[in-house]
Amino acid sequence: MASNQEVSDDQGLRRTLLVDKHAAYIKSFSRLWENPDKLEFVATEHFWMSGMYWGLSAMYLTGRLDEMDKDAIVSWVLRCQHPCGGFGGSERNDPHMLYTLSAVQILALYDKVDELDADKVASYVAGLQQPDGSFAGDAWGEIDTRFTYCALLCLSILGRTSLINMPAALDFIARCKNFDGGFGCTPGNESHAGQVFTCIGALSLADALHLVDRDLFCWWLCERQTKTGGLNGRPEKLQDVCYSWWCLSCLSILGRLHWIDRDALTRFILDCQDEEDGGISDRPDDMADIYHTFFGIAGLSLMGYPGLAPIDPTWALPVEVVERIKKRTPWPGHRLCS
Ligand code: GRG
Ligand code: ZN
Repeated sequence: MASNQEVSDDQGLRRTLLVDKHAAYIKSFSRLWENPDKLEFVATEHFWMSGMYWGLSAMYLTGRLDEMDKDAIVSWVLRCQHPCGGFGGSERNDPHMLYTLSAVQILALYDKVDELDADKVASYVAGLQQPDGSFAGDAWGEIDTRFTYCALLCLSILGRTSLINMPAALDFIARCKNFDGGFGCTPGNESHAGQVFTCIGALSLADALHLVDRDLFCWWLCERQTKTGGLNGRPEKLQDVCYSWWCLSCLSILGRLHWIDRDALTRFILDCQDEEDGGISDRPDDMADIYHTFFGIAGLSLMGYPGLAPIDPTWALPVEVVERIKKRTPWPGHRLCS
């Protein structure tokens, strides 16, 4: 179990990851549904499934997963499934690709994927693929490379990537590539660090990283670091803790993690902690939230912060969990395509 871990920077200052505080903060998020009258309940209910995945993953990385109520969480996840096989962000929300992936990731964290009818979930996900290879987020048809990544990861966890047209999926990602080596959400859209993660993650899952202009793209990625040490998501924008994950995961997948100043980024993330109530915010002195808490800790894990379990940059799950999945599922699943 990680306790409050200290690192010293080159000026001899000591900053600490406040693991106990963050664990308390995450537990309070996971108990939100006990308080339907609270503003946070109403404001966050539609994305609880992802919030739960972020919180549980952060607890896993800090060695605290056992402190969460596994049985209650697993049965709640299963109650959020719809007859079509997809999952909603909560029991009262419609099914969506984003929350279907989060649900499957939570079950993977708990080694409970077998509780699912994998064929049913996989057919919901595969059914959202479009003739041009892209994926819609739900029945309403929004297209985004986020959903391509979600589909490939979900099907990889379930061992069912053979259900989709992989060459068409890869062709769609290739059409989202820009002159700077990055990727946008659909063809012709600006490169953005969040979207580049989804494209690099999907290409990595499909064993198709040869489609990346590695040096050009990693140059764009390392230019995301600002004077503060934090990373932004595109030129001229503000640094934000979550880009520690969106950018670093790509650099890690492409073997270029050392192209940024990791000490400066570590300091930036640690400066974004709420020292009283726990949690991590986007920038120093902003309000903490569960999303930045996870992505801050995940970024630190990628940089080998002491006491944290390693996270897999492609699967966005602890390395241990990914190893367990790969042992059980036919892998690499996409080779079963033709
Ligand atoms: C399992 C890790 C994991 C991901 C699932 C949902 C998803 C797949 C990926 C989301 C990728 C993404 C688009 C992230 C970016 C989120 C973000 C910070 C958007 C803010 O955009 P702007 O334009 O912010 O408001 P900037 O920083 O450009 O001003
Ligand atoms: Zn952010």
